Amino acid sequence: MSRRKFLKTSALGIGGILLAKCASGSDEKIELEATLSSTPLTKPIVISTWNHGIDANKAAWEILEKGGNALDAVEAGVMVTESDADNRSVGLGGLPDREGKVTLDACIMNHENECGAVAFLQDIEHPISVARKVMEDTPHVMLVGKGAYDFAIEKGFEHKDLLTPEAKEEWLKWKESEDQKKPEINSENHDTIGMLAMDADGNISGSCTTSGWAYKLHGRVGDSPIIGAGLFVDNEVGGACATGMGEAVIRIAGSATVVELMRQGKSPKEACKEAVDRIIKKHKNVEGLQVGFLAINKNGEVGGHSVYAGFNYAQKDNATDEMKDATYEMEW
Ligand code: SD4
Repeated sequence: MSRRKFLKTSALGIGGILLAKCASGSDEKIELEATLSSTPLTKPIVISTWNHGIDANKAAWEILEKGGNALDAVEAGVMVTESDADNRSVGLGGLPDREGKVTLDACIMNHENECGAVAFLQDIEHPISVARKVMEDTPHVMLVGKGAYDFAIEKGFEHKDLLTPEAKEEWLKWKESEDQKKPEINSENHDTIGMLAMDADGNISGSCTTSGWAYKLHGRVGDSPIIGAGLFVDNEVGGACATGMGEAVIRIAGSATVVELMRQGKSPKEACKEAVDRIIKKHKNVEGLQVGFLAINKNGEVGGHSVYAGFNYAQKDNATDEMKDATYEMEW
């Protein structure tokens, strides 16, 4: 049997494996497209991390259901969370660093592997939109700190103090407490939003935005603005995003790893699990080290997996609008 024929006949049953085999050649790409059109696709679809994903997905869905593109959807979606003053981990109302400064990390990536990011950005409500401007209006991928802020102001974004009275009060309490000697990361202070969407054309984009690890050292940047760590999209394969302790995610190039595992034929859930297993293997002590990955493939299949129980994600498509619990390795 020729390789071409083999790919065709095996396509219906093992689409994932086919993805792996097809990633390299143009001849094979034709076969991949044939496979995708013969397997049931869920599109458009949007998924995002944690409970705040429900509202964020709603905004993304408004764009997707009208035939809008995934990039616009993932930007509009996470902007809802960035403006939510009750959310302590993203944008306005996010918990500050040890010095009381709210510093933001975000990135965005489209179906053409174009991407933009900002890190250690202060006083701008929508870092995701600044990241998009970096992608679209500059030859760069990432701007940080004052440079990112100046760029944002130049592009018309407004200066805004993001430290709400409630977040300030929590920070002041923390400063007085014993906890400040051990700024351990935990599930409460970790709920970055990562979002992945596939539009009606089957194109995938992703976004990720956070105020990062509460009470972090001033200047600390996590995985969320790092393409390949907090987010990665390869439109031939799928997309992935991460939440949890960014340092651990960066160490294994987490989201890129998940996408590469899907390319090799793993389902989204299997790929997320293998990345989590790798994190566990690479750390001598994973006590309290929460990381969750969320992924989607080109068929619109979705999966998530985390180190500890508790990670969940919101999914919206034509048939679904609900929270789903990710699978996990350990109980707390
Ligand atoms: C970080 N990964 O800054 C982010 C935080 C996070 O859910 O994901 N919180 O390390």
